[in-house]
Amino acid sequence: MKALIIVDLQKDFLPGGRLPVPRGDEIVESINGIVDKFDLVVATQDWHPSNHLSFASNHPGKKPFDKVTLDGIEQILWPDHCVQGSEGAGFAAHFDERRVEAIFRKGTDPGIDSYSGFFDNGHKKSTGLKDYLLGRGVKDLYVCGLAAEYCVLYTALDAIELGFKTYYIEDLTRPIDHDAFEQAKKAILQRGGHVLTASSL
Ligand code: VGL
Ligand code: ZN
Repeated sequence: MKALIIVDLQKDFLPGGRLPVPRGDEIVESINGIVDKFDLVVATQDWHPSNHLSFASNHPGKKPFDKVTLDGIEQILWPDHCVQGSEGAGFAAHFDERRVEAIFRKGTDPGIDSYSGFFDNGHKKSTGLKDYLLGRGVKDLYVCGLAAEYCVLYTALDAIELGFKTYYIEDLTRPIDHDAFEQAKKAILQRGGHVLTASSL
């Protein structure tokens, strides 16, 4: 059983959004083009309350990309993004959602961020994604979406740790920072995951 997880393909992460990933718009049509190669397609959605502590606006005197410590975990402060129910939290306009069977929302607890689709950054609370995938008999998991070195990376790393055979589709993601993208791919390979391009699917 082969599943695709499409991570955070949301307006706020596209050029023109609140936390734009450069060239993030380029992957939308290509993702639409591969969904039929999978037995199951799921998506994650970053879904923050407006008082979320990953927002610089909720830390007086701080600005986006400053760092703070939240509950003992280093946190990069972001511009407000993917606020629950806002336009920017919606999926990319041209994203074809028809094959998406389930959507897992994350980052809903105001006190902790959640890059991975499986757990918050403290690994305290599960989104239910793991049990859903196991319940559907998934063994092979392919990961794509935005952003390459944050939510796609952490989703892939958790998938590896949970025992899924994990594939990071490197041309169906885009990074915020290019060097961090290279490090992300190394981290996935080091932990036993795989990095491939859509052409080899
Ligand atoms: C993401 C930063 C903050 C992501 C989400 O989807 O990669 N990055 N929230
Ligand atoms: Zn976020």
